[in-house]
Amino acid sequence: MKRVLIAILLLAALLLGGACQKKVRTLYVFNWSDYMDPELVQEFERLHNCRVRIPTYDSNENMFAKIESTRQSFDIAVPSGDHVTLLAQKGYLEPLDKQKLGNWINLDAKLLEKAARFDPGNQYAVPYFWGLTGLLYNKKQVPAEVLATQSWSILGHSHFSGKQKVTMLEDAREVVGAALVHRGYGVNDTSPGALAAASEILAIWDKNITQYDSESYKNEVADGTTWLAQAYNGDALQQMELKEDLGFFLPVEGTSLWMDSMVILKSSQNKELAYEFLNFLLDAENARKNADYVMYATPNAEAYKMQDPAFTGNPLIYPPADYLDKCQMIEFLGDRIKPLNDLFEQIRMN
Ligand code: SPD
Repeated sequence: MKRVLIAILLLAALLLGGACQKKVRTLYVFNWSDYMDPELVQEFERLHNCRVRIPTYDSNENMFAKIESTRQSFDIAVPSGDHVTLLAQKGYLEPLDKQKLGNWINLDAKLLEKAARFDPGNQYAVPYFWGLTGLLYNKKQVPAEVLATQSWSILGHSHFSGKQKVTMLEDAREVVGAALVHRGYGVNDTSPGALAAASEILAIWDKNITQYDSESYKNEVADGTTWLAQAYNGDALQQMELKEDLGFFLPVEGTSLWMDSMVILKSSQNKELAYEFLNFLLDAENARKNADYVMYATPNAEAYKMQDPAFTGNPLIYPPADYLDKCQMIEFLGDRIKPLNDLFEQIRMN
């Protein structure tokens, strides 16, 4: 009898213990690399007693392919504007419940209007950062006379001939976009004339290009393996903080503009936690801290007000209006993307 009683008590203790033991939730944030202050992530984990995992990608195309093909379910992703439209059209995104985003109010109304061009009604996307694409170089390897024009044309400069020291991004919109802008077209122009002009110039640049890559150039320009690389501005500035031999410019002709946003995926298993995370990042002080860390431009108006002039006055992060007038936001092209992608593949595979 006594043994039976002990067994019952043990069983009850086990069952009660199991019920009280709450499973630690894990939030999966599928993000670009070097695109979030890790201290903020730790702070969120501490506040919400959860884990945040951040698998990374280096292009919108890779992010999209992974979301389409993988069974792994991410809670949040960070697509650029054109890919927000694509993901929304495919039905992969959760419409935002703004009631759960008290800090939405911190976002800049003018930038929300711009975001509405790729996300009508600001239904799905929480603007995260915006940026521009330019050229990162190693001052020891690229003399001032080569840099003098501050133009995209230096990609084809004879200084680099036969050296295998130049890279461009693994990003069709950025590569073809740079050639389009250099030839006086807009980044979203896919007319046969515009693409023919881009093709002509890309064939010249390609003679100097050793690889189309969006990740390894960051360290390689710093260590001198690469001398000149097409680069996203914040990534370039992060490297420049670490190494003084580096320089970066936004080409005189203009460049592409883009805005990356946080979206909640319909397949998310942790939607409530995902909302908490987005709201946490929208908090003015957290958004300021994040912007200082990644060195991209914040769409959070309250965070912008709190940023040091060392950031807000840096024309490589927040360029002046007359420069922005020469730039165009990368837009969703629908079926018009095909000839542009074909051109990029043809150049890349050459
Ligand atoms: N390391 C963060 C890179 C962010 C790049 N944004 C996407 C730009 C797409 N044209």
